[in-house]
Amino acid sequence: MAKTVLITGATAGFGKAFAAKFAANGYRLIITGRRKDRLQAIKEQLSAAHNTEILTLHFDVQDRNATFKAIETLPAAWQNIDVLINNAGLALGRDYVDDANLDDWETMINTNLKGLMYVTKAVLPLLIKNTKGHIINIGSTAAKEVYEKGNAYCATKSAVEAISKGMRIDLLRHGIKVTAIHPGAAETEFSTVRFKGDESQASKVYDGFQPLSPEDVAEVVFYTTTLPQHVCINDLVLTCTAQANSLYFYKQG
Ligand code: NDP
Ligand code: 8X3
Repeated sequence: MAKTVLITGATAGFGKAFAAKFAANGYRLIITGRRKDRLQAIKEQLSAAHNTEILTLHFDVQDRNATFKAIETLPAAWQNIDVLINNAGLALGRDYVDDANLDDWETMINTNLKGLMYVTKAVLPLLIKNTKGHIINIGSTAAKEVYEKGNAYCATKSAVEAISKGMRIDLLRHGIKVTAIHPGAAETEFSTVRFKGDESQASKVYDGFQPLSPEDVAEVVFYTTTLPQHVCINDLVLTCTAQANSLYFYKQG
């Protein structure tokens, strides 16, 4: 029987590329996000291209009740989940800590940390029932080194690293793998969201070097799911060749 992956934040960027990669490899998909029209378009495109079953769920991961309701009311045929990819997330603003906007901080914490925890808690009974499964949490190089004006975003990603460690320990007894993947700079809608629609500020982030593409990240994420049941990649950092870590880039021009 085909395996099933549930991907949060599948309407854009990494999540959309994960959906395409897993569909191309025979997975059934549960794709989630807030933008229903995009989920529907991705469903139509991928089911036509790969002849695979796709279920869409639209909810805001910040909304605890909506998150639990969406997962708890999954049709029986969709309750056998093999892989959960906690990918939904965002940065908002890039400001000194004394200038930063409190609402931006709350949205980042509520989405990147609390949202990830709500989705995991809601899906866990389904994984535990099967005494196997794989949770993949998308962190960031921002979890590894804090950069200037990265304050709250870096804190949320450090928290993703910490909660991944905690999940790995606590879920040992259920045979569930937990992998944290930490990508470096990748060109998606991330910077447009971070700079609140200012495309020129967003595109400057990627000037002078070739960043990761969402497909590069999808390749690595998918790889972690191909290993035997007794092998788990715990923590993995990937960057483009022009990036050493959160702080050091080689930019030309
Ligand atoms: P995009 O902005 O392209 O995609 C973000 C996705 O998250 C969208 O599908 C969006 O869907 C979803 N999302 C955001 N907020 C919510 C919410 N409250 N509820 C449900 N879904 C939500 O960014 P990326 O693909 O780049 O980012 C994906 C993840 O990767 C994030 O966690 C980000 O922090 C991380 N990351 C990104 C890097 C980069 O350089 N791009 C590098 C390292 C990590 P919708 O708006 O439809 O709800
Ligand atoms: C996204 C990459 O460098 O903007 O997590 O923090 S960065």
